[in-house]
Amino acid sequence: MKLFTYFRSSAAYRVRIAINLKGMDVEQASIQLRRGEHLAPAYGSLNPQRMVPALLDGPNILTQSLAIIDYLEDLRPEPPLLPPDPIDRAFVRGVALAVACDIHPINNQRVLNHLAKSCGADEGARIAWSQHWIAEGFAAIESALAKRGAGNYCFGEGPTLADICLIPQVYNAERAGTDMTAYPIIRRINHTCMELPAFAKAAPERQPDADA
Ligand SMILES: N[C@@H](CCC(=O)N[C@@H](CS)C(=O)NCC(=O)O)C(=O)O
Repeated sequence: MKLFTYFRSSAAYRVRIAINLKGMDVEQASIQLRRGEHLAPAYGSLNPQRMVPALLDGPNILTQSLAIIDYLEDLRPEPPLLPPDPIDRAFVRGVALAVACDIHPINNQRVLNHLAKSCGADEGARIAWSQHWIAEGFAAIESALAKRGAGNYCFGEGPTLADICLIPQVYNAERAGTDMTAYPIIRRINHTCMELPAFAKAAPERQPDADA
């Protein structure tokens, strides 16, 4: 299998964490977003959405980080990324989707580029935009985690799909200069997860294409 990735892509970061948690051996190919490699025809023919990540498995190309993670879960169910109880699974998926559907997409590079081009948003306005949506999303997640009595992980005593989505978003939040003091539970979970080799090894600064 080959993962098309970019060190700073938080969606690719999710997949890297899942691969590490499952101990899978997956080759990586860097698509340099900064140089626009994702917009080139060669990559567009692999992934018409022109985003990373994408996973090539034999003749099949898979897109969308959560679909890829589901596929990895089907191939290698251990360790499971979702708890067994339906209510708990829905909670974990809810946290994951709050990041993947409601925070991350509206702060994506192409959205920020469009704000600059079509609305004349300067760098300060674009940063304020990201900070606003991250703060709103994190406040809701923090409150949901508090209600559920979250400890060192979003759910239970080990990492789940929720942590896999949350930790890369914390990386994005820090890059955007988000004030994290209002989110003590998220900060605690981030700290616990980053102590795990599967998360630490997936971190952007540890990738071979970092600052290439
Ligand atoms: N929903 C997609 C999001 C993928 C995504 O947004 N990838 C970003 C990097 S994190 C990207 O390729 N952006 C290119 C662009 O915005 O032009 C997923 O979960 O895989």
